[in-house]
Amino acid sequence: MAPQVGVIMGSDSDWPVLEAAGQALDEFGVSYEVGVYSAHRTPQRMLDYATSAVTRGLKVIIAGAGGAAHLPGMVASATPLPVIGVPVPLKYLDGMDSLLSIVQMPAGVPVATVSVGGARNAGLLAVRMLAAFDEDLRKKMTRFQADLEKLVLDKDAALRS
Ligand code: RP5
Repeated sequence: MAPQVGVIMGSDSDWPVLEAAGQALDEFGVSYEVGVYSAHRTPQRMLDYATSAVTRGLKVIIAGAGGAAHLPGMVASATPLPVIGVPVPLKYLDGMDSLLSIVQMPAGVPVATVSVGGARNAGLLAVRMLAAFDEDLRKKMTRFQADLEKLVLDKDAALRS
């Protein structure tokens, strides 16, 4: 089956952050592909990926990058698919540079930006996007949310006892 989600990043050094997106997708049984596509070092390869994403069957793209993090925005400019941006924190500036590079998109070209290092939420957001058109996936997400609530209530009970 063709992957439904593309998990891409500007460098293989981003993978330790981005792999949490893959783990979330795994938990829900959503198929995905992974790859390195640098906006600055391999611009044509990035554009080829973005412009062929629809015909290859992708439904959502998760794009992570750090520093001058132009990958999510550039990919969003070259595909009609929803793009979720993950700001990757680097050595300096605590990821603020990555966050601002991704979140401050011009009107007309949206990128759904998660928190700095928030790759797990990117994976969960991609699941929710797909779940809007997939009842089984929606039921899984509802169960996931109920489990999350139970976890908090159990911790609260433990604290009080
Ligand atoms: C960005 O430059 C990448 O997304 C990465 O976060 C950062 C550093 O890349 P490397 O020098 O580690 O390859 O484009």
